[in-house]
Amino acid sequence: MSYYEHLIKNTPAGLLKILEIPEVGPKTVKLLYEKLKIDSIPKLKKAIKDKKIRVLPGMGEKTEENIKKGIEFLSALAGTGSRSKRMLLGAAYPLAMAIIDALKKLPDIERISQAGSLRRMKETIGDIDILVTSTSPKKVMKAFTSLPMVTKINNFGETKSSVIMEGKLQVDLRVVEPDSFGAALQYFTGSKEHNIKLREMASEKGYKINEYGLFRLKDNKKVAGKEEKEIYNTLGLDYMPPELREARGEIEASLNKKLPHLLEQKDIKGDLHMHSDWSDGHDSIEEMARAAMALGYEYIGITDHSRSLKVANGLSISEVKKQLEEIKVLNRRLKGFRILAGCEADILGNGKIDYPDEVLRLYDFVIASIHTGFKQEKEKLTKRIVTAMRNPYVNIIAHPTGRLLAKREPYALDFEAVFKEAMAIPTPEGVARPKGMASPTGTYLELNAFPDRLDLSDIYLRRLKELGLKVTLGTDAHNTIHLKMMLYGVATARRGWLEKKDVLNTLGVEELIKVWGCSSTGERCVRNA
Ligand code: DGT
Ligand code: CA
Ligand code: CA
Ligand code: ZN
Repeated sequence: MSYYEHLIKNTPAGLLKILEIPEVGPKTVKLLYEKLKIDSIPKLKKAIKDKKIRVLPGMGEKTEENIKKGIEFLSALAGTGSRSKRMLLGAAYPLAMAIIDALKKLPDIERISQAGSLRRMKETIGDIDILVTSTSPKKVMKAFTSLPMVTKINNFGETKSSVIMEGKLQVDLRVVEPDSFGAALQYFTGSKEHNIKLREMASEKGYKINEYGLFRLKDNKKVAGKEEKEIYNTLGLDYMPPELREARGEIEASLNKKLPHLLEQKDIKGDLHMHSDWSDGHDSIEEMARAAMALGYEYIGITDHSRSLKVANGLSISEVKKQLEEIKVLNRRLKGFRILAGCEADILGNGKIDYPDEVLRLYDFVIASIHTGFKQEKEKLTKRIVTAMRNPYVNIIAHPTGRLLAKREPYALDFEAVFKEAMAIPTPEGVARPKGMASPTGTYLELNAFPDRLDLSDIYLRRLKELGLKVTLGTDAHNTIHLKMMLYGVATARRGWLEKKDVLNTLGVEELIKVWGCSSTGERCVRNA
């Protein structure tokens, strides 16, 4: 786009570097540039040293300190290479699917699959690994290395080629023998830790395992290799989905026939977190609803931002009432589909919600989340979240750790305390506490499927499940296309060993309403139908 090129040419490159610092947004960059001519990180560092930032309008000592920490965070990331080298799943996955689709069209390809961390659906991807079987490997490699996305060829070989796509991401393609496809897929899917455990187990049972197959030690006879499943089964294990292969107990579970029956995309009946053009979304409520219907959902929850989030065009109280009216009208029009009226309200510094109860009670459900004051101390932040959970109108805490992958660390939160609190709050008299509910006032923790967040992460999800708590899944879509990102949420849930029963929005809308009707407000969800 020539306009883009023009802007890039006329913007000092250092400004974009400064923008990468967590804590520094475009407004601050502008301020620094205009007031102090700061156009590079070294200049910014010097200004911090000379205490020049704190005196700028709207800044202060604390902001200065936070920017300093941000620079340190950024350089620490650069040191490990994680910022420059690892890519978000949400960026790598579509690219890999495009490559696979393109290669599948070749007549010379027999079988093809992604492997590595991408097949395990890890939240960030180091490089993309793809395996194929083919009768003419050379042709396949030619086609692969001349794909339009390829910007550099690192290596061209008949069994392995390696390229850089779109200037940043490495993609490795391996051609393997049909008789070894399963073994290679198992080996290159990893994780390395999973493979090490599997190899140990194989050797205890008198086998050797490598990328060519599973071999009996006593006579070196190949006993499996064509299919992954054969390899696991021969070792006395059930097949295990790639998302589980992280050496977190999956081999033991498989041995004891205790593998979870993992959540699937089709189990999700509705998406509970999205924005429309009433706040900072791009599309209308109706467009969001129709897109969700096309995806096979029964319902959605519209959760636009609340009034204090000015940057996201949060709704004033009078706008809330108009929006609820629009949802009512749409619900009458859309047959066999339900729009739940919700909001994503801000948790203020003291744990209070930024709409009064009279407004909150108008909604079918309320998501509460933290968008400011990330720097509070652990104790204060924990109390803030717990206070919000105890609000009888709050049903969901969105993106509970607040992390932005490769950009912002999770805020300091005592998660065990939040979980324990969620379980320990005594049930108010007369209110039945549904099994697995996070609190008697109906508060669940969210798994936000937006690829920059994937929050809660797999480890926390696993802990939640262990405690018998359920989560809700939402994409945080800001347009209709974003709704498809549910796939990353489902994958993360699977990495956290979650099953259908562990996710609230696998329920149909009537059952869901029943659960939420149990909250102390009783009458919700009927009003906006
Ligand atoms: P990444 O690319 O950093 O996101 O992570 P992976 O898991 O895709 O790792 P990668 O691309 O280095 O290698 C792909 C798979 O190949 C890995 O998951 C397991 C297997 N693998 C690679 N190196 C070794 C190794 O030294 N030992 C074993 N057992 N397996 C390995
Ligand atoms: Ca990889
Ligand atoms: Ca690789
Ligand atoms: Zn949101």
